[in-house]
Amino acid sequence: MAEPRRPGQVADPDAPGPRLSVADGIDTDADGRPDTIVSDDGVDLILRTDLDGDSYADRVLRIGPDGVAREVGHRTRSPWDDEPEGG
Ligand SMILES: [Ca+2]
Repeated sequence: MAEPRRPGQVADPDAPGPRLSVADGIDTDADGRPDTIVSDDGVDLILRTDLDGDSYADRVLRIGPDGVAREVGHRTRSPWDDEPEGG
């Protein structure tokens, strides 16, 4: 029987991780190339966007049920630079 997982052992969807390709995403700026992956975690809408055109997500935004968008990750160099909450 597997050991129960503790909160620190559960993957954080906002944590830095392998680079995420946006090749299967949507083209939000009509340049003919996909640039954004849209998903949700059951509560928040999550947008992962490629800003520099290399086909890998650079920014992660969460839009909560209150309609407020929060930037929770921004990759300007490796690893991800986390923005302060509400910043
Ligand atoms: Ca990119």
